Amino acid sequence: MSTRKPSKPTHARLNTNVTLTTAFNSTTAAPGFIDQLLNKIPLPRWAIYAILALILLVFLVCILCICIKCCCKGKKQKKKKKPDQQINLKDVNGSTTTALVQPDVDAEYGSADKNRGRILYSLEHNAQTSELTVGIKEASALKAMDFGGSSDPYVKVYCLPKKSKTYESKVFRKTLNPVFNEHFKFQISQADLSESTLVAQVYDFNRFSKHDIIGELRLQLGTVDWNHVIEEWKDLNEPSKFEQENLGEICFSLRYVPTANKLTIVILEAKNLKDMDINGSSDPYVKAQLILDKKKWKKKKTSVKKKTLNPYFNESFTFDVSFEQIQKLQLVISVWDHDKLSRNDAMGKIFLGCDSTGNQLRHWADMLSNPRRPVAQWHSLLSAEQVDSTLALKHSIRIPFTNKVF
Ligand SMILES: [Ca+2]
Ligand SMILES: [Ca+2]
Repeated sequence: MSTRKPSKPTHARLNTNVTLTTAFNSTTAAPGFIDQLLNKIPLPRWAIYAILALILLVFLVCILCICIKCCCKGKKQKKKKKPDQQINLKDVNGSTTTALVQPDVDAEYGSADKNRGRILYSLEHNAQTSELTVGIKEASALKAMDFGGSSDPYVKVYCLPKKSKTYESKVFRKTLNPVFNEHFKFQISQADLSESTLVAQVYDFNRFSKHDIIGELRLQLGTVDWNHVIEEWKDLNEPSKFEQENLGEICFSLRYVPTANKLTIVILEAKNLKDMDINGSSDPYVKAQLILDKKKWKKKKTSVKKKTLNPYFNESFTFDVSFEQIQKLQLVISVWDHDKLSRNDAMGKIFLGCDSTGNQLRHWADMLSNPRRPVAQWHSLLSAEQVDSTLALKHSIRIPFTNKVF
């Protein structure tokens, strides 16, 4: 306290506020240097202290702000990391492990990635007893569907188009390499084998949510060489978007006469149609529609057959179609259930044309290569949604200008 005295007189004279400076002097014990420095500042002591306190406060607030910002940034980066990982994983799909793919399960669902894993199956057909034995042996490197990089796999097995029986294997908890060793038996005659498809779908069991499909195997049994023992590994594919349930079959004949530009369709019969009404039956009729340049062009309908799942129509439609048109035409055959009181329901659909596939393409090609001759064939009906999405029809919106004659 005595140290302040030598410098005080000059400063006191400058500031005149002697009482205040002495009040500060009595409470602070600053060393001589700081005291001299403070005395040189042409401000009262209380003001200097107030400024210092303010600076300190601002400094502390700044530090606090920086700390908070750092913490938030850390969290944000953690959140951001996921999408980054997803993008990277997609780029290097082939080399990532199933565990790494786990975070973006939803984003990849339905995509054509090849990391769904593999399945070891066996096949055996006994022609005498018409018994098909499907062995589901094991699966490996399955895609992880759960948090924690694992899955709870089980397999569903059935045969199309009948789908009379669907088997399920046991569920294996928390593994990507389950050993099932289960066998499932189906009754399929030798003749029906060529038209049948075996489907084995691997699912991830979840106790509290929908089971996710990991991948599936689809085998056209008509292409299998039954003279050998069949036991092999196959990659699981992405699940087909639309399940080919048994929607029944339809038989019709096609005839094209190029010289007359006439396409004749005879709707013959349908069988094993789906029951759409409460009485366990349906009231089917068939629509034949021509699509040209992705637009609905012409259509004809058969009569309605009441209360039957196996209707017989034998009704014929003839359309004028030029040779140029027939090459880019699509013929859509659909079966509908007539309802008196509500909207008619689509029971099944197929389309034929140069851009169709399988059985339908074969029928269309047979018609074109046999002009003037009617070619009849049976077809398995597909879901209307499936066919519609394949056709991706343009809606024929009428814009006023299109009617104008230029
Ligand atoms: Ca699971
Ligand atoms: Ca009906």
